Amino acid sequence: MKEWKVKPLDVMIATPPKSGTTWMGEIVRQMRAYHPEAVGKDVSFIIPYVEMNIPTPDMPTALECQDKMLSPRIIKTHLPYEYTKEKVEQEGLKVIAVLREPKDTLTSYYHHYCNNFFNFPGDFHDFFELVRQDRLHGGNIFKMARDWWQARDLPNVLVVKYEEMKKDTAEVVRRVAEFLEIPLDSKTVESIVDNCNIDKMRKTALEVIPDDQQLNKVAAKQFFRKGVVGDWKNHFAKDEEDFVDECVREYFDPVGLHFNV
Ligand code: PPS
Repeated sequence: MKEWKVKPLDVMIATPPKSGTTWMGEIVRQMRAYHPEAVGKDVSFIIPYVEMNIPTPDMPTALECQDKMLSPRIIKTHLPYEYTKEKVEQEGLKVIAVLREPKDTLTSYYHHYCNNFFNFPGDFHDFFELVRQDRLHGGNIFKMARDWWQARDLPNVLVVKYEEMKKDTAEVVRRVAEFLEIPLDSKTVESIVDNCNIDKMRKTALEVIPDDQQLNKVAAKQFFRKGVVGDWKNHFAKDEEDFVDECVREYFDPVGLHFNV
């Protein structure tokens, strides 16, 4: 992050893993697609992770790839707040942070561990041991969510909850548009909501992956999994539920972060 340079009109989507990053990315991407005149006509529509890249011979690092992206860039990250703090607080980087109820986040995370790239060999309870030991590869989701929540009053930070997106996607689309200063009429809002429906996103993802990339097709199907609120109830044992409730008391209650589900 020290080397990563903020560019005008950048928007960063920052989330603990499995909280709705891809969904929000598509909403922002669609918004810009509908309004190229509001954002410049040469828009980059690929949304890379600041901390991750697929190297090519001419662009071997994430920094190089992102530096060559056209503005306005949409960039994602699962890095903790402190990594981006300077860019946000001193350089005005615009951030949309998406937060999700932690039991559902962890349920989705477990399925992510089991996908055909990670192939986690255990069941949910084996996975949960990693949660207890604070050994998830993306870091501590409670700390990450708390820190972004605490930045919510900054004018260049918008915090959105996954559950709000589920409850009223159109309202969130309007809020994001206002934050990004992109004018949208109600018909466009409706189209964006429709295009960003999980079934449509799954279908589109499968269509754009070439037939000779079967592993990627399987991964896409696994990725757009259920997209619901409350699936944790099908996975958690009582002691696991208690563990998360304790983390909520430690990290979220003192700062007033609640998901009300
Ligand atoms: S990642 O790998 O960290 O980038 O994953 P992320 O995109 O943050 O979160 C993946 C979960 O979001 C669900 N998802 C959606 N839900 C509702 N609507 C739409 N359009 C949508 N797109 C993705 C996805 O299914 C994952 O949640 P689970 O609970 O596993 O289904």
